[in-house]
Amino acid sequence: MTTASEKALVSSIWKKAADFTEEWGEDALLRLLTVFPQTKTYFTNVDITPGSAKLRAHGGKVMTALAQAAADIDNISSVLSSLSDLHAYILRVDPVNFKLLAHCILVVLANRLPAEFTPEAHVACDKFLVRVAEVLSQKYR
Ligand code: ZNH
Repeated sequence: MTTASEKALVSSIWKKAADFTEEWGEDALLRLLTVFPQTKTYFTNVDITPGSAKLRAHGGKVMTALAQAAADIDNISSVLSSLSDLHAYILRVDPVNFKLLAHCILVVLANRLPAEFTPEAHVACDKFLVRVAEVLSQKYR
């Protein structure tokens, strides 16, 4: 369960992230592809070399979707409904990968917002990303 104070922490952190979606998104994706190289297989359509415009744009899209979900945290499943279809029916990303990306996103947030990313904010953001992963993988069967 996410408490009201956890929702406030998630909201405050993602309001900040919303100003840096491409930069932080690229950082998270580069970490994902470096630390968990098996994830590269999904990105046949995206030039994943560091500094690529497409990688940056893709990072921006992922972080923007998360910022939108955080801004409407009680309605995550409707906010992410079309992305849920995309990941389940078209991309067929194995749901284990959501955990790997979530880990990388938490590292980026900790790195970029060292003062705000307290242990309490860490828990709140972790729960938020678990919820997002549930929504994105709920249509798999
Ligand atoms: Zn994903 C896409 C989000 C996870 C893979 N994605 C995408 C997009 C978005 C997203 C927004 C775009 C869409 C359009 O364009 O319309 N994701 C997301 C999120 C998450 C995710 C929010 C969580 C958190 N993904 C993921 C993972 C993976 C992926 C984990 C693997 C590993 N995606 C993907 C791909 C794509 C996407 C491959 C497509 C790209 C291109 O461009 O092609």
